[in-house]
Amino acid sequence: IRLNTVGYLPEVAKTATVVGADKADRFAVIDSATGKIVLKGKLGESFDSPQTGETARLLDFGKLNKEGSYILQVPGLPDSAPFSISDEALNHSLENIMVGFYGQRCGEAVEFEWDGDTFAYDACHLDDAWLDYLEPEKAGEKKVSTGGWHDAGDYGKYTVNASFASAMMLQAWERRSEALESLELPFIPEHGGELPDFLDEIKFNLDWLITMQTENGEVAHKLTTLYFGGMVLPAEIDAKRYFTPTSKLATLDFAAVGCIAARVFRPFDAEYADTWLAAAKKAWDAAKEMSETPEDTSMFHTGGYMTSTDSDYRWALIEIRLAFGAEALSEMEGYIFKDAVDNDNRMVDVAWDWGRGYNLGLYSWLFSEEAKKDPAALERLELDLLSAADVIVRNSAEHAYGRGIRAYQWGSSGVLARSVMTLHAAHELTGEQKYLDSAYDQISYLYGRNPFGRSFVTGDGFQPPQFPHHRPSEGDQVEKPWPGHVIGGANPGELDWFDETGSYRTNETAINWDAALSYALAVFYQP
Ligand code: 9MR
Ligand code: ZN
Repeated sequence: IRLNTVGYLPEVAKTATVVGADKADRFAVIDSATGKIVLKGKLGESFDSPQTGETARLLDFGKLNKEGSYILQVPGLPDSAPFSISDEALNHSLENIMVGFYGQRCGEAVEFEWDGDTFAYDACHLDDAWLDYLEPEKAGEKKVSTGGWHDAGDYGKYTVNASFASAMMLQAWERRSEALESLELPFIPEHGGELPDFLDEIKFNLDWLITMQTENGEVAHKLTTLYFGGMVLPAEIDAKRYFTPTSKLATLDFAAVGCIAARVFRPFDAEYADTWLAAAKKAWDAAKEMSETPEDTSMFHTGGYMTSTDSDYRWALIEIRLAFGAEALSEMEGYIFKDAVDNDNRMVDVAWDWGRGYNLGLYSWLFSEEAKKDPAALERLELDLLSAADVIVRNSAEHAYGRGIRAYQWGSSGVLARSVMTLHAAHELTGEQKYLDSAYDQISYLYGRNPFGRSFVTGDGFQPPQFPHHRPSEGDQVEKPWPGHVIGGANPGELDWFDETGSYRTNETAINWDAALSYALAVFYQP
């Protein structure tokens, strides 16, 4: 009996997936506190899952909305994992993801307790970073670029992904600040300061990111060693870390996230906002002069994060337009901008990853208080977003485990979590419950309503991943992995997931996947 093993909010649809109930037709929900049956019902629709070869039945227990702890029973099958129904059902999961971000911090000693274990490492990478490849005339010299989050299971820092991840979290703040301002993260050193904790954690990454910009406004593509290092704690690696040459993609992404950062931090710290705004504009101006073809970085055998700039150009263009007004755009940019927010093609993607920042730009535009939106164009964009959301809802209804995305790729968990951004936007626009229900279904998949019946998030839910491809988890003495990371997930098929350290293809962690999940959980966070 596979279900969201963390729990359900009272008001959302609640469905479990039952496999192997060939003869059984009934189910019961048992209150764990009293041992009594609180709901009985019949199993519903049956699905043949082409991916898993199983026949699955749906178990709809949506009628139950009383707070409590429960299990599901189907005659002839083992009891389900325990779960709760509560307004705060996902609060702890958001805290878990945020401790995950804290545990990615580079350049300062990290230490926290979680679920009875102490996770810690010494301050790492205090030498970041050498200029040999960015400014060969300064070979052997350094520029300070400490701080920021490690990207993933490796310790690199990549501008494209850092911008993308931070932007999703800043947008979570923009949509859900009334709830998130009460989120307490007692494990971060900034806790108790002026800024809300959620923003403090993002700012830790932004404060590093801004150091990736060069004097002429271009932004270094990444900061890494030449080769991936061993599976050890970060301070145990002393290979030199270099800035790579700049890239147009990184420079555009930096410009885009800089505009969002300025917007979000303005009410708290106008000076900080101005600093980002200036950096973003400088990056934008520089990007326009940059070649599409990146410089040779083949000496770096670390993550690529390189793709065409088409999508992220549009993202940056929208953010620059919002930050500086129509006057800041050239005539040509004005035309491209019009096309970016109003054209006949699919604008909002159903499934998208780190190379598709345009989606983030479209959300910024949709939800901006910008006065000069053409109402007809805005309506077309809203319809476009709703049709993407409807595809996700339909996919979800047609899938035995409620999964709203058909494709499986590297980081499929991140893509799935990101679909909640679209569903949540659709709910904001229409108020229709089906979008929130479907958003919840995607979260449920990640926390156990999937063909493995296991949570995909370390430190949370039923039988979570034990062996993520994550250097601190492998390199420390604690048996459990570091908490708060969603593993990349099945790829290239629904059953291709291996809870093994070596399976970086399916079992790594990454900040853009966790960031997408933080957004999804923020939607349901109840202070
Ligand atoms: O998420 C990235 C995925 O889309 C790519 O297919 C894959 C191979 O290039 O790289 C993934 O990102 C990795 C990055 O390059 C380096 N740090 C770990 C990231 C997650 O696996
Ligand atoms: Zn580090």
